Amino acid sequence: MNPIDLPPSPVRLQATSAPNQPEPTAALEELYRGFEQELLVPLWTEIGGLMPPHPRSKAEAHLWRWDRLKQLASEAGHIVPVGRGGERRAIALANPALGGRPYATPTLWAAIQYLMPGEHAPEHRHTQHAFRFIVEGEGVWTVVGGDPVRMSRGDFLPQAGWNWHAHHNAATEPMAWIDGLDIPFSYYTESQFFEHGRDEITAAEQTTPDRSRSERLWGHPGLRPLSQPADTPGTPLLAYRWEDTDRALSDQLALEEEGHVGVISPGHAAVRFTHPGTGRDVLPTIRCEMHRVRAGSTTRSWREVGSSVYQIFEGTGKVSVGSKEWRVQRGDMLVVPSWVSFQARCDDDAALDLFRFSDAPIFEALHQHRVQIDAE
Ligand code: GTQ
Ligand code: FE2
Repeated sequence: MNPIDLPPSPVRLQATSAPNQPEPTAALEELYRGFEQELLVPLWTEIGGLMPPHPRSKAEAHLWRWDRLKQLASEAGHIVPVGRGGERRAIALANPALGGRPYATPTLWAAIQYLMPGEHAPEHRHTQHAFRFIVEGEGVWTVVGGDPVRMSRGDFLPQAGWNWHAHHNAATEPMAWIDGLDIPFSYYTESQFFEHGRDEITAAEQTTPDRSRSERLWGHPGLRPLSQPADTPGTPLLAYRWEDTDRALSDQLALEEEGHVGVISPGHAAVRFTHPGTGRDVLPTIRCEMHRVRAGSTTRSWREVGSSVYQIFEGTGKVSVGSKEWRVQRGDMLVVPSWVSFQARCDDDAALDLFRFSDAPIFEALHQHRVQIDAE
């Protein structure tokens, strides 16, 4: 059974003497048997679970250690071929409270993907929106719509749904990276399409340019090419490079030190990856951000509607999610369920950098998004 789906059980109603429930009489029992026969469920037995005062996530806060993820991915690299059928050597984080399904949160897929030297992952496309983020290594190019895009440490590569894409490792070392997709959301809402592409990409597509065509067209700050439509649903810029993200964050913290406005709370700088034509989120369903916490600083504690996944990019520190707290280091990944508080502290002498993705655009589009900063 798929535990995130509704169990295939018939209606079972129990007359009980619980508070706020009708008197358990023979007449009530008979009424409930009638409901069962006609597949009817009254609101009064369900209200607490269906309409709680605030989100109560089924997902749990959980941490996955990068050394274990990488080790197991490397073992898979030696044992499991990559090709048609399985499509990708991607291994998903399974939230411990979502019944063994490959879902990091109720809406988000998060996986480590691994390619051996010279390997190709075949071309396909799907309506699920996706991105890649690289915590270490280089050597793989992802080919999106025929445009080869380099992947190196700190780079963020969004890829909106229905774009053809393949990956190839042009280096002599294996490479690992993380993928984020809205697979659980698409699955649950029964809205997904998938197609295979060509088995082999062309020699031109297997080249390894430093800059992709998309970066040459769209990667100039504040400058939009007039040959292109501006309001595509996902970003046309296929790579956001680490040197730009890093400079944006260090400039914010420097501005703070110089006494100017620059940060969202003392010692906590953050940027959101945005669509260069619209300024909105890079993907319709997934928000992506990079956060930097200065040495010795602590973020505010806050909670919001929707779930997030974080990966520690650099540094060490402490992260608390609800009642759980972990010491974290490079590559570790963790889940923050809906309406559970999050706080990070950098107790090292260098900054703590955190990559974050969430499903916030879904809730913003539906006017269901709320953020609450906890009292200090
Ligand atoms: O690289 O195309 O982790 O299609 C899951 C589904 C990666 C990919 C995943 C995918 C991909
Ligand atoms: Fe894919």
